[in-house]
Amino acid sequence: NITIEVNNRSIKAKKGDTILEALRQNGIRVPTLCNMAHLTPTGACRLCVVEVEGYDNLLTSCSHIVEEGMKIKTHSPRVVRARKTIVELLLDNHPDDCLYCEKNGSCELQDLAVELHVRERKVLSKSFSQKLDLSSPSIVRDPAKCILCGRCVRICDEVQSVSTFEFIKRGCNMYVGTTMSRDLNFSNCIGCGQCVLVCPTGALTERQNIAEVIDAINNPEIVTVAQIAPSISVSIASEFGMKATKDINGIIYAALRKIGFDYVFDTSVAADISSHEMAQELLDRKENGESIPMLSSCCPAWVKFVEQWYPNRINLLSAVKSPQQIMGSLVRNYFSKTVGINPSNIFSVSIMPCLAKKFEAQREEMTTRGLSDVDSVISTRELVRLIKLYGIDMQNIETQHADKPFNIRSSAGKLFGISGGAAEAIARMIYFRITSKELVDKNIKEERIGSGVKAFSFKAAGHQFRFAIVNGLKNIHEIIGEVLKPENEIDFVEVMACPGGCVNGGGQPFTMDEKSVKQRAKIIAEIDEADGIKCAAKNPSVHAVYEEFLEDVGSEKSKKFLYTRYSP
Ligand code: HC0
Ligand code: SF4
Repeated sequence: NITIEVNNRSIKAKKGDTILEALRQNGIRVPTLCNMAHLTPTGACRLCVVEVEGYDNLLTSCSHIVEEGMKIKTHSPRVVRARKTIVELLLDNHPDDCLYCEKNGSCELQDLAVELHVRERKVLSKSFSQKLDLSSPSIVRDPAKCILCGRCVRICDEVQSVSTFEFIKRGCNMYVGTTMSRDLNFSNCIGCGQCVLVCPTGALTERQNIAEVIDAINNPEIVTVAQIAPSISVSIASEFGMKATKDINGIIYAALRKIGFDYVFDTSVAADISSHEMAQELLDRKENGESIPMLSSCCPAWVKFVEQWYPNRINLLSAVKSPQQIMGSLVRNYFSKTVGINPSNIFSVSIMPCLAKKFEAQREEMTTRGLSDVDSVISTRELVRLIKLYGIDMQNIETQHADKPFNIRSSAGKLFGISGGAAEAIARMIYFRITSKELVDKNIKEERIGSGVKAFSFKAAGHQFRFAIVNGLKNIHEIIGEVLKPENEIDFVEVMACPGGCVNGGGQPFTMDEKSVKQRAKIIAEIDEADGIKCAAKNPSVHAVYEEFLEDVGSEKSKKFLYTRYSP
């Protein structure tokens, strides 16, 4: 540790940290529009400047390392004036339709204008002719609102290794564009939405599907059904003034019914069904010695990534549909019969932390008998908006349960919401099938493969299984060689595109604080810890679905309704 002086106060800082990190560690906030945790700083926005004794120029705190005895001023008149000038210049080049902007209320540029008391426009130096890109089912891009912070360029390149965006031209002509100037839907974008999460303004937002959902709710001829993804209930309590650590599953069911949904289901139950089917698929592949390792296919951004970068490995993807699609298909083809509704009169809404799920639901592979499994996908943020729109008081509402037959889940189904959760759920399922016992921690050996990929192995009646877990797509390029090497004997690879898994999906409430993402994951782990049904094999709801409809795991019916085929 070293000692530095900040605003005439002596504080401790870690050697090697940037000034910005040291300030944050000590609870001192300076603004930034370009900085992102874990990525190398660029100093592009210059808002984090501070005054350091001995230096003539202001220093960008994100890119300078602390030194013993440094004397720093974070809010001197000179610093504040510099920041205000930057924000004024940004606003001179920015449309001022804030009232109608999707990001109104959560825009970092707007917040800075308030903080620095920018109260008039100096000059309007640009006409905003760039065209709005509405081509993608997941993301809306409004280049006029781009402030060149570069966060999208970097997250897409350095974390996802997709590189959809790049800086084009130089100097005052510079702008962020897509490779070959393609509209997003025709670019290499996989729809993960990580760029939307980090965009400080309204330049990147999600494609909204709320309007069609409200139309369906208002239509008396239509039966509306909602499913909620495993990670939703642990992500939104703070949006309604409750403790961020609260799991509000039961409150969400009650709210959805108040809004007017006729039936509400838990996607985690479909995750349990997918555990049954994927476990069987893996055992079959292993027995036949074909298409090993099996690659998970529940993350649609990852599936698209495989299609684009590893087309000759598509055969390795699990053919079992994602839980979202399984639930959609079962609602349409099984549940509809049990309640005597014409399947085409059902409007099936899925509430997901993910923007790629909007794309997945529209895929041709995701239809059964000419009907889409899922009609509309809304994000966690859209759910929050919907609940507020209907004026529901989330703090004063009785919790409710999901509807039968998709009401009881195992905690393994809930685990799907975090990176490694699906692998764990399938491992528990396989172990139970082979040994009729539950897989407990002491039977699991944690491992690392090659360049540090998380993996684990377990033995069941003499058979060895080894699973690898990857999140953040950059990592998959680095380890795919290792994972595919036969001598590493990997049977299954779980890949989630978003760092940390669905808890950090592109549709989740905005936060630049990685602690909140960790907290969401922690709540899911605690739910699992406390739950009585920890394995999908013990889920009575799932048993009933097999007895009444699917007949058996891997049956003809399962194949017809729950499986698909991706092709290059
Ligand atoms: Fe996920 Fe899913 S776990 S992808 O992250 O598998 O979106 O939460 O709903 O489908 O179950 C997202 C979350 C899901 C699906 C499930 C899987
Ligand atoms: Fe890149 Fe994902 Fe954004 Fe597409 S959605 S541009 S892949 S970060």
